[in-house]
Amino acid sequence: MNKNILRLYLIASSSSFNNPLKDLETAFKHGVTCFQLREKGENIKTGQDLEDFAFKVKAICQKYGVILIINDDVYLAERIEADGIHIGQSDMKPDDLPAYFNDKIVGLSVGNIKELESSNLDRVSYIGVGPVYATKSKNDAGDAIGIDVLKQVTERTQLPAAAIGGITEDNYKLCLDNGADGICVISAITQSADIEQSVTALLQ
Ligand code: TZP
Ligand code: MG
Repeated sequence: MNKNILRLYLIASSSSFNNPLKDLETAFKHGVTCFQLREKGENIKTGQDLEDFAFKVKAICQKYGVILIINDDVYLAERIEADGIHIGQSDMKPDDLPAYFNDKIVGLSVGNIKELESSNLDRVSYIGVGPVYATKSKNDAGDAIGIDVLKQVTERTQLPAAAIGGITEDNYKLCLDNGADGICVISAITQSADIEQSVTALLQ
């Protein structure tokens, strides 16, 4: 895959914003390159509601050329014909994905060198490395791995890599300087009082 897709990768659920479709459109319009629908946490949608929401998100992604990835939910990704799927270390293994994903983007979370080296990466398109810094957005994210581990992991693979976890306007450049092809954020955009300003700052 083209690593530029990872430059500014936003993750959100349908309840991450007060006005999700409008706020996502603002973020996409100002330069988000990739979006992951990760329907986890409080007030989540399920079933037909989630599918309807995902189709609406897909339409906005298409309008702005934003790549759409679904977290974990193989069924939803296939239903809405998303561009890809992101899986964690404790989810389905990349090799067990249905054939639909053969020509799709497959992302895998990696937290350290051991996880990188013990994963079958044959079907993996990119890795998400983290949490680089402490995060409040994922309860079970584990301790921050730090910039040195980001560097060590990315040095050991040719796969495109997105840094994730606690990334802000103040520290994103350090990630890009230490092996990350892009940055993946939740709160830096979903908790922003000015989405346009935050997106623009993360793209400087
Ligand atoms: N995986 C590792 S850290 C994280 C996920 C989904 C949360 C990142 O959120 P934030 O708000 O950008 O720290
Ligand atoms: Mg998962």
